[in-house]
Amino acid sequence: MVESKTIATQPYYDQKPGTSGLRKRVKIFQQKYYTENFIQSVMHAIEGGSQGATLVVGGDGRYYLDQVMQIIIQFSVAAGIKKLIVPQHGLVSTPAGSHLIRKYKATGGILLTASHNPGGADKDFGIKYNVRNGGPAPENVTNKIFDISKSLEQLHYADLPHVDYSQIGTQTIGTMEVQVIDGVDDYVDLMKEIFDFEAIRYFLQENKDTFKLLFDGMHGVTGIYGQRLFVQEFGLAKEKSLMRAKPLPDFGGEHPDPNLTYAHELVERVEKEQIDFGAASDGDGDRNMVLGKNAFVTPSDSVAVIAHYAREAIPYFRKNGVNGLARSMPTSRALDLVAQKQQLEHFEVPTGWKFFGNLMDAGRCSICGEESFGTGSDHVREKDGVWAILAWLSIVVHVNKTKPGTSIYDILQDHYKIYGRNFFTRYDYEEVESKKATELIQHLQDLSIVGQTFDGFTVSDVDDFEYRDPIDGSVSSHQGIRIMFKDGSRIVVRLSGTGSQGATIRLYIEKYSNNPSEYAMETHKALGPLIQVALDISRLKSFTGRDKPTVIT
Ligand code: VG1
Ligand code: CO
Repeated sequence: MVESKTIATQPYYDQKPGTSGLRKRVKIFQQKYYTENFIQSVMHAIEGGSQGATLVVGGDGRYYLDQVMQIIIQFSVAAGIKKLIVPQHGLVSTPAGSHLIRKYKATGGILLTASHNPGGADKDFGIKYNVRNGGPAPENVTNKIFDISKSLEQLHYADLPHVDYSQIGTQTIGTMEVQVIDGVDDYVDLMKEIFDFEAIRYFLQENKDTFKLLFDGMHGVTGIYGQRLFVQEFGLAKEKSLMRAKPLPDFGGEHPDPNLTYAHELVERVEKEQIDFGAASDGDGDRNMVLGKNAFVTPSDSVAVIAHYAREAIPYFRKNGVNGLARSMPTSRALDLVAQKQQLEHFEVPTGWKFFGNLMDAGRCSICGEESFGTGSDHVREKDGVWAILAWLSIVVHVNKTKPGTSIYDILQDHYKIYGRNFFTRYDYEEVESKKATELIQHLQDLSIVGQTFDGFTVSDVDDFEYRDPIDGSVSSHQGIRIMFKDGSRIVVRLSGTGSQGATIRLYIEKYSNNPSEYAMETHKALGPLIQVALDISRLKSFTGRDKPTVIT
């Protein structure tokens, strides 16, 4: 018989989940009852109640995972949860977790990750709650968690010895079952339903000596999937085709963030070793980066190219069709052009994957993406780094059937020839003093510059993006300032909802060109004048004192 205890606690007032869960420094989570309070609030907020519920629980392997796993187990027993499904060692990528929730018809899931934020004793931890459809909890649920947390007075938990989840099998704790499963099997089965594994394997084997592939797990969770897919399924040599594939609690001391800045080791190897297909994923496996010889696929282009080829190159879409496309607001409009050409419905939603879920559940969106290295489809309700990498690999395999030797560079150039090119960049200013960041946004909200011309760019409209969900009618306002120009160019400024220290300002710049002589141009050259206009209009330097961004993508 397992007994539950009830003890008194005091609320914290800062447990509002951001763009994607509650992300804070580990030190914050280690405060007395801080994590316990949040988990208790999640238990109270479970739709339909916690009694008899089934939850999927796991994370990206970062520092503090086991301590929080134990708390979840103790609180779940007391909350009357019927079953916890735990991937072996607690390791699961965010998209694979989304799949498990859907496949096992769980009530929801708790994913322990701060995504691409660094891990370690003085770095970040995160707790994210996902709902029945496998997607991140929508705002009404995260608001409920936050409200409960602000008036929480009691904690209910079972005092248990340490629970081990390193072996596959089922354990019973009081009235609750803990089922430890192989964390990779289900996900790989799903990928096999979506992609033509035979064709990929055949291509990689046929071109063994000429086509080089390198996957960078960044010491995040995707190493376990990379090993299974690239080595076991596709038969590539481990030493040559995988790097940083072992999940580590501190990600080897680096940012597990797949972009040109933080994945520089991969970028350098692709260049030096003339690798045809380089790919990386973030800590929790929902982001991706794809690059090749002389070619870096921007995430905004990535989703557009995938949408262009989906029905030809990917069996899942051949079978199910493509119902609609969607992108987050700051993402470039390359995807809209594909939607127009294919006569598909398309949507512009606020930043954060949770906004795609309703559209997907309603069968109105099949493929979607964010400029922040997030690409995915309705096979799960999270963005999916490994899926995106397999989608690109499928496209390479597909075009090489009719045009052998077609590279990633060629695929991009061919795309621009059809649609034109949307040049895009993002500047991040991290750890800015919150007050200064708010003042900057205030300044932008108050701008009245419509009709004015800056270095040849005439402002056609300025607004603060607001989204009305076409399915449930919910409204999300103040999602970012958009400055639109007559020639279709855009500047967007918003504050990050995932940072754990101070404020992060994101500045997004986009310019469209349908002049073929510009298609091979270097991005920052093409955008140079508009970037200057953005800095001038926003007065970013005078508000923040920053000369340069922390990260440029
Ligand atoms: C960032 C990205 C956003 C993404 C979010 C979560 O949010 O801009 O596109 O959905 O991270 O991604 P923000 O609010 O900091 O701009 V992940 O891989 O960190 O779950
Ligand atoms: Co992530």
